[in-house]
Amino acid sequence: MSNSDKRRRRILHIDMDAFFAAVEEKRNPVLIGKPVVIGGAGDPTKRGVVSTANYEARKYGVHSAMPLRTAYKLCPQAVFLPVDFEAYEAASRQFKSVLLNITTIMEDVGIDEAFLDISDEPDTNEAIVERIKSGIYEKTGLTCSIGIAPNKLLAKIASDMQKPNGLTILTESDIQSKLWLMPIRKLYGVGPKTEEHLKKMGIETIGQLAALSSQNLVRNFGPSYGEYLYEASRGIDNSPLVTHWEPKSFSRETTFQVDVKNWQVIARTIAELTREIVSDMARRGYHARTVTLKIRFDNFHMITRATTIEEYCASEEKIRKAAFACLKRVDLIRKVRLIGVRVTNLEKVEIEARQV
Ligand code: TTP
Ligand code: MG
Repeated sequence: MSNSDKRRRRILHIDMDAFFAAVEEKRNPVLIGKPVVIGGAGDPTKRGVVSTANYEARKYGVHSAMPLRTAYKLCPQAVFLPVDFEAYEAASRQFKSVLLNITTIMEDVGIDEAFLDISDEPDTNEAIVERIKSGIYEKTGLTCSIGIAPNKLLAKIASDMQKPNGLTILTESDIQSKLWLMPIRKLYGVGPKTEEHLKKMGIETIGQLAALSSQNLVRNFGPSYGEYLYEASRGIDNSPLVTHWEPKSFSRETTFQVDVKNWQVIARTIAELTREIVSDMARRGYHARTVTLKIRFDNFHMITRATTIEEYCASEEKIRKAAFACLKRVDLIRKVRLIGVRVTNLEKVEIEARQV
C-alpha cells in the first residue's frame, strides 16, 4: 500500500446503542423511559452480573460487569430482565445485513459492533451514514453510533465520542486537538493495568503518552506493546480489516458403505481423516490442542471421546496419536457406521513461524 492509499482510507466503526436493552425495549415498549438492567437470569437477588443497562439505569451508576445485587442497591426500581441471546443475535444479523449492503468489506467485531472499509465508496460519509442509520432503524427499530476515521483505531474511538445515535468524523488534524486531550483509558488496548502503570509514571492523557520516547515505552512495556503504545498514541494504525471468519474447528467424517467391525479398517480411516484435517489446518495456518473422536454404531448410538494435547501442534503424528488415544477408550462391541475426527482449541500460527 502506498502512502497516498493510506491517506485515502475511510474506515467506519459502528456500535449499537445500549444494545441488549434496546432490543428488549423494542419488543416491549412499556419499558421505554424506565431504567432497565439486563443480566444473568434477571433476578437481582441471585448471583450474576449486569450485561448492560439502558441509559436511564446508567444515571444511577449501573454499568456492565457489575454484580446484579449491586445494581439492585443502586437502582431498586429498575426492571431486571434475563439475557436472551437468541433475540440479540437475531437483531445483530439484521443490522449486519444492512452494513453488507453498503460494502462487503466488513469486519465483524462482536454482537453489536463492526468495521466497514468505505474507502472506495463514491458516496460522502454523511450519505453513507444516513443509509446505514435509516436502514438499521427500518429493519430493527434500533439506533447506533458511528465513527469515521483514516484507520480502525481512530474510528473506534470516534464511534464512542457521541452516544447515543451519534456520528463523529475524525481526521488526522484531530489527533492533536482531540485525541491527545483524552484520558489514556480511551486508547484501544490500554486496560486497567497499563492505566495504573502509566499513572504512576505521571501519564494521564493520550497526549502525555505521545510525548514519551519509544525507548522509554519499550523499557516499560516490552518491545511489541511498547511500540504499539508509541504508534497508537499518535493515532497511527495500519491494520487491515479482517473480513473472513476464523474457524473454531476443523473436522472430517466418513460414513462407511457397509458397517465395519475390523479394527484395522477403523484405525486406517482415523489416520486418513487426521491427514485431511492436518492439511486443512496447514492451509489456513492453525495449531490445535484438542482432538475429538466421534463414533456412531450400527444402532445409531453415538459416542465421543476427546484428548487434549499438552501444547498446540500441527503435527500429523501427534494429532493421530491423540485420536488413537481416544479410540483406545472406546469399547468396540458393535459394528461402526460412522467415524469423525474434529480438532478444536485452535490457535492461529504467527506468519513468521509459518515461513520457517
Ligand atoms: P457495549 O457496546 O459495550 O454496550 P451497549 O451497546 O449496551 O451500550 P453503548 O450504548 O454504550 O454501546 O456492549 C454491547 C452489548 O454486549 C451489551 O448490550 C451487552 C453485552 N455486554 C455484556 O454482556 N457484558 C459486558 O461486560 C459488556 C461491556 C457488554
Ligand atoms: Mg454498544
